[in-house]
Parts: sequence; C-alpha cells; structure tokens
Amino acid sequence: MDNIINKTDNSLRGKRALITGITGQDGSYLAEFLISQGYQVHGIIRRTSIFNTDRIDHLYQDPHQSNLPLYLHYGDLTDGTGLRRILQRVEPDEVYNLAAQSHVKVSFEQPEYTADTVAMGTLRLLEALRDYMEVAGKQVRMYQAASSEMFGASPPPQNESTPFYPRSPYAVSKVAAYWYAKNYREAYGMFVASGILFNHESPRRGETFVTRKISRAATRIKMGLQDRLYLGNLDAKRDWGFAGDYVKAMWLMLQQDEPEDFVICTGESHSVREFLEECFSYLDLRWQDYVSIDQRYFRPSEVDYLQGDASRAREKLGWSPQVNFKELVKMMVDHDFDLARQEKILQDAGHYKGIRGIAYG
Ligand code: NAP
Ligand code: G4F
Repeated sequence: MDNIINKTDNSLRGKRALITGITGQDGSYLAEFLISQGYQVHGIIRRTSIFNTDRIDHLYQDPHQSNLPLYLHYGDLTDGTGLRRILQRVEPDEVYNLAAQSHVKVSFEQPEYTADTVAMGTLRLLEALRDYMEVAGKQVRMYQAASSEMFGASPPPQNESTPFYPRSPYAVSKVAAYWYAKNYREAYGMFVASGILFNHESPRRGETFVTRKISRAATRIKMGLQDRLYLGNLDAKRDWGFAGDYVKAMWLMLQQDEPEDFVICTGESHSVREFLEECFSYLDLRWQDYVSIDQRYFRPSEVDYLQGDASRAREKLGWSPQVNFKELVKMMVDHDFDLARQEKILQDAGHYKGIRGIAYG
C-alpha cells in the first residue's frame, strides 16, 4: 500500500519532504514542523502487528478529506526496492533519513541488524536517491541523522573537527553512514548534510532511554504505582537538549547554499545522577530512596562524557537551543505525571494492565 491516508495530490502544496523514521521521536516533531512550514510531508512506516503511529496520530486526518499534508508509505530501510518505489512516487524535494535501530545497548545484542538499518540502510537510501535524481533530472537534498555517539571516547568539548572514536555497534554504524553520506557528496555532488546531534529528549522520547525511563518511574513512584527504579551507570554525562529545538536545525541544514555537517547541542553536560536529582526533587522525592543499580543496564563499553560545541551551527545556521536542562526535565515530568494520574485512575477502576517493557532498557 503506498499511502495509508489518501492518494497523493502533488499539485496542492509547496515543497515535498520524505521522512524515514517518521513514527519516532524526531520524526514526529519534524513532521509537525515541516507541515507548519507549508510542506507536504511523506513518511515511511514499518508494517507492525500493532499500531506504531502513536506519535503522529494527532497529525493524521480523515482519509476522505482532501488536501492532506501528511502521507504515509509502508517501507523499510532494509528493503532497497521499496525505497526506490517510494522516491518515484513521492518525488521529494528533501529527504530526512531518521530511521534507525537507535538504542545503543540493544546494538550490542543486535549488531548485525543495527548495521543493516543504520549503515546499510543509509547506503541503500543514498543509492536509491542517486538513481532517482538522475532519472528525474532534479537535485534532492538529504539530511542524514548522525550522532554524538560517533565521538564516543574522544574527550569533550566535541565539535565538527573532533575525531570519531565509536564505542558501540550503533556508533560504528553511524560512523559508516556518516562517511557514506560524505562520500556521496564528494563523489556525485549530492546535497547531503549530516547533523551530528547530541542527545535530545522530550515527552515523546522512547521509554527505554534513560531520561524517559527516569521521568516515567519518578512520576509513577509519586503516584504509588511503582516502588523501585533499576538503572545502570549513573556517572555517564550527556549534553541533553529538547528534540523540538533540534528538528529545526535539521531543516536549516537543508536550506543552506552548500551541504555541510553540523554539531547540534546545548553545550551543557549533566550526569545521569544529576538528571535523577532534578527529576525526583521536582516531585519532592529523594531518588536515593528508590533507585537500585542493576548490572544488566551497563554497556560492554561506555561513552563517559559528551559535551558539544555548536559554534558552527550558531554562526552559520543562526540556530541555538531554546529549552534548557531544568525546563526539559520539568516538561518531561509534567507530562509523565499526567500519564501516571491516568494510570492511577485506571488502576483504581480495576482496568489497569501494568506498565509495558520498562525493564528492557
Ligand atoms: P527513535 O525514536 O528510536 O525512532 C527511530 C525511527 O526509526 C522509528 O520511526 C522506527 O520505526 C524507525 N525504524 C527503525 N528501524 C527501521 C527500519 N529498518 N526501517 C525503517 N524505519 C525504521 O529515534 P529518534 O530519537 O527519533 O532519533 C532519530 C534519528 O536520530 C535516529 O537515526 C537516531 O539514531 C538519531 N539520533 C538520535 C539522537 C537522540 O538523542 N534522540 C541523537 C543523535 C542521533 P518504529 O516506530 O516502527 O520502531
Ligand atoms: O539514554 P541512553 O540510552 O542514550 P545514549 O546511549 O546516550 O544514546 C542516545 O543518544 C545518542 C546521541 O548521543 C543517540 F545517537 C542514540 O540513538 C540515543 O538516542 O543512555 C544515556 C546514558 C548512557 O551512558 C547509559 O549507560 O545513560 C546510561 N544509563 C544508566 N542507566 C542508562 C541506564 N541508559 C539506559 N537506556 N537505561 C538505563 O537503565
């Protein structure tokens, strides 16, 4: 099925963007942002046995309505033929490659699959795009979701000149994807820009990433729905920003005269312990009373300290983050406290099924 909303009417709107990974955290914010800019947005979604469109359902409209800004296409980064077909159908002006097996710890358990989606998937998309551009005779701009994980063991502050020292199968695959993107830019003159984004979070963050795991647990503990929170390395430091700010930088990168790579970050770093402290104290709780360490959440090799320097993005893109650390924590805790309240109501009414899968990440 090419489009689960409606037939594409390319005459109706301005620029067309294709987003891989539209059902993820960043994909949902980017889709919102591009729609607000007047884009016709197309997203690639995977076929799953239960719905995976929670994060974009609010953008989804009645299929019988015309002039829809959002179109969804079944596809997968492991399926090059499908990607080619989608490109031909959508005829995009911009492609945002956000799809990935994006969990670092999981990448140690599924290294081949991670390489297949993150590294090979990017290569498949670049190849499909190269051929499409030749046949269509048009330039299509592509954004590649690179990651601060690529810096790994390189000491902070990290910027565009910092050497890569990846510490996980995920990070190695992102480095490969980064170099594929750069090579296609140099070899074929393609407009491909990689955004080296540091960790960015939101109320839509996957629940097995540490920030959301903490905000969900703290609020559930406050509501009496959970007793303990099990975590791994509390000493790791991350440069955490707000995803809604970061998707604007992705778009800005594709509006430049020349394709270039940019580090996107806040320039401020905090440990997992500090995130815990901020979250729990906002709820008038002492995290030390509820947190236990579980070895299963440690990685075979860790990234200890990420703190970026986004000077280039500030100067050339005019981009700077709008949400600071405290505001980010507050936003996530406020959101998850509402969820916990809803869970409590269900539990009191005897309809509560229990929390899903938090133990996995
Ligand atoms: P996310 O929430 O995990 O979303 C990943 C998206 O990729 C989902 O839509 C997922 O689909 C899709 N996907 C996974 N495997 C796929 C495949 N084989 N084919 C097609 N789609 C597939 O990730 P995110 O936080 O939004 O991050 C977006 C991108 O930025 C990722 O490439 C990530 O590695 C990178 N990045 C993220 C951060 C960060 O801090 N968030 C920082 C730097 C870089 P389902 O919904 O069906 O699972
Ligand atoms: O939240 P995390 O799982 O994110 P991580 O590994 O930094 O990766 C995220 O950011 C990258 C950008 O730098 C992205 F490329 C990537 O796709 C992803 O979005 O872990 C953050 C830190 C790690 O040091 C981890 O060891 O938190 C530590 N941690 C401690 N306890 C934990 C836990 N992480 C998780 N997920 N679960 C824990 O229980």
